[in-house]
Parts: sequence; structure tokens; C-alpha cells
Amino acid sequence: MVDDRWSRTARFRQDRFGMFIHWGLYAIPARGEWVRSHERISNEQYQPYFEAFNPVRYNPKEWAKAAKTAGQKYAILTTKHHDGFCLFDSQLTDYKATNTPAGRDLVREFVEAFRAEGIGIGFYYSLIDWHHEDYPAYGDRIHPMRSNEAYKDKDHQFERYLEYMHGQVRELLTGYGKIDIMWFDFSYDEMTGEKWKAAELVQMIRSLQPDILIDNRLGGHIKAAEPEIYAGDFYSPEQIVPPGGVVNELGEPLPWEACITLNDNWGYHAGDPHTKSARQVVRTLVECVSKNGNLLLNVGPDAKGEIPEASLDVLSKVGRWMERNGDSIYGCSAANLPKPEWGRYTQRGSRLYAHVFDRGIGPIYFAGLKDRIRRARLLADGSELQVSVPWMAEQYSDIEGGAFIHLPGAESDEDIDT
Ligand code: FUL
Repeated sequence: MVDDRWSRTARFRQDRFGMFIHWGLYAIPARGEWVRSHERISNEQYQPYFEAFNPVRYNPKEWAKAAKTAGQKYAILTTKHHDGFCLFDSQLTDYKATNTPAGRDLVREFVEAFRAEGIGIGFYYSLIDWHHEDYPAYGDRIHPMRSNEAYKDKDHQFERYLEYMHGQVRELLTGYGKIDIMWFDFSYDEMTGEKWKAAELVQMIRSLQPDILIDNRLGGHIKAAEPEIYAGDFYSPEQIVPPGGVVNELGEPLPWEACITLNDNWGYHAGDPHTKSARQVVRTLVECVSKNGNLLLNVGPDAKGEIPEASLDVLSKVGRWMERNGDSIYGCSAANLPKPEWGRYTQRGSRLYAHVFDRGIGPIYFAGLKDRIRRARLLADGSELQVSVPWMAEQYSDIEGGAFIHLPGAESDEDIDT
């Protein structure tokens, strides 16, 4: 890991919890952000959504409040998703929010509202573009869903798309003040870092915003001893928590962030009943931190501009847990101990946080920590917990070298009201 990459991510590794926001025209058909490709919707059939986009209840101050309440420290908004529609007032296209009934730059309002709450600002930007005629239809051969069928016989002037894409990134990074994260999505097969001229792109980005973090989806490998300039600052596993975290070839931890949907979709889906529970979210967050990672939890606001009620409800319950237990998340990392059978550890300095998921009966056993626990306290209310060495330990070879901590009742995240 090159040093400046590591130090650049210091704040990111402290923050641990962010909000992902997928929002665009696709909120109107309300069947997820891939709807236009999955259902083979033509340009003509998609156009009415552009003409109808009128999010009268868009109030990013409310979104920012929801993120703040949940304990999320940064937020990443889809400035342009694969359908090519721009929420910002790009001078390089007419396909933007300012030309819809919304009539204004929705990214600007997002930035102002979240910044006012002290929340870090990230821009998601799709490399794939189904609206731009010069985006190649490679998909015909390999991934039919990743390009626009209508343009398949066109002579694609890819250079023109590159100029457009680089130009939009420049707009995003010059027009909105200090941006914390640039989240590109995504390289594949022929569409590699080289193809995007990603080295040039990153040079431009760093000259405009020296401290910005870039995800790893421009292509390239962060792990390699000499990563490409566009390899990115952190890994972005999608819909999974990597079993062993993410490490380089020397086994050293690398920064990563699992992006995970709150239900089963990124963009708003009216028929998706699978909202995760607050308990699942908290456990996933704990799991990420216990493996040196972050959690970027997604919400998909509806066509009017509101985050669904069910999502808000979970965010506020997670927030209640974070209020009492945030010390075990922010600035914490993996503990250098095997995973305990009852839950997970996180750690900050000499303070070890025990997240008890499986309460069982009797005291909680801390393998390997005999004589290493100075004192134990319940994080939720600060009360002291009794520590003891297992009685007649020598008779139980499996509990040699450990200690017990006695919990009153069933104090664990089981208490979350889901
Ligand atoms: C994927 C995209 O195709 C999805 O629509 C979503 O944005 C996810 C975070 O990344 O690659």
C-alpha cells in the first residue's frame, strides 16, 4: 500500500458508515435503476419519464437529517446513473434535471443540505451511459444489457464520449466545492481503465481535488505492489461483506466499503417488500468494522423525492443504537483475535468492543484474554461488568487461558426494536 493512499483514507476509515442514494428518472417506473435495460425500453418509451420528472417533495435537508440521525458520516448520490440522466446542471448535455419539470440543479441542493449537517459529500458517476450515442455497444457481443440497442449500428466516436465523460467529472469537481469521494461505476471486459483514459482522468481529479477518494471501479488493482494510478483508494464489494476483509499480498488490510441495499433494489422499487431490519443493518455494520471495512447503506427515494417510510424507520432505529454504541464503530477496526463464537469484536486502541449476537446462557467467554482484561463495562449504560477466571479451568482444556464476563440479563443488540 502506497503511503499517501493509506493516509488519504484516514477519515474514511474513521467514519465507517455512509448513505448511498440511487435516484433518477427510474424512480418513476419504480422497478429499479436497471429497468430501461432489463425491460428493453426504447429511447422513445423512456422519454416520457424525462418529461414527467417533477420531484415536488424533494427536500435534501430531510435526507441529510435522516443520514445524520442514523449516524452516517458521508453520503454518495448518483449524479448520473447508467441511463445517462444527470441530476446536475451539466453544460455538456440537455439530458439533465434542469430541463425537466424539476427545473433545477438537484445535486447542488444535495451538497448544500448534507454539508450543512457536517456530512461528507460523495458523487457516484456512471461510466456506462445508455443515453450517449457514442457509448459503445460492445454489449451486443458480450453484455447485451450494458449498452443501448438503438445505437448498435452506429459508428461510435468513443473519443467524443471520453471528452464528455471527463468533462462532466471536471464540472462535478469544480462546481460544488470540496468533494470527499468520487465513486465511478464501472469497468468490465473491454471497458478497462485504459479505455476510459483513467490515468489522465485521475490526474485531472487529483489536480482539482487533491484529497478526494476514488473507488476501485475505474479498473486496475489496488492490491498490486505498484498499483496503477487509477486503481483507486478503496475496494467496493457489492451486496457482500468479504469473508476475510480485504488484504494485500502481504496480508495487510486495505480500505474497503461494502455497498448494500436496504431492500433488494438500488433505485426505488414500489413492489419490493424486503426491507432489512435494523438488527440486520447493525450486525452488518459491526461485521464490516470487525473486518476493517465500511458500510455504505443504500436508499432509493421515490419519484416525488422522498425516502420510503420503511427505510426511514430502519435508519432511525439504527440511529438509536448508534447513539449508545457508536463508540464501538467510529474509528474502530478489526481486533487481532479470532472471531468469538457468540459474536464479533471491534477495537480502538486498547479498548476491545464485544458485540454479543448470540447471548446464550451464563457468562460470556473471552478466549485468550485471561489476565488481559483490566475492566469491563456495558457500552449502552456504562455499568461495570464482573470479570472472572473460569473455575476449575484446568478441567476444561478448551477454556484455558480465557476469562468470563458476566452480563446482567439479555443486554445485547437483541434489544433493538425491529
Ligand atoms: C452496480 C450498478 O450496475 C448498480 O445499478 C448499482 O449502481 C451498484 C451500486 O453498482 O454496478
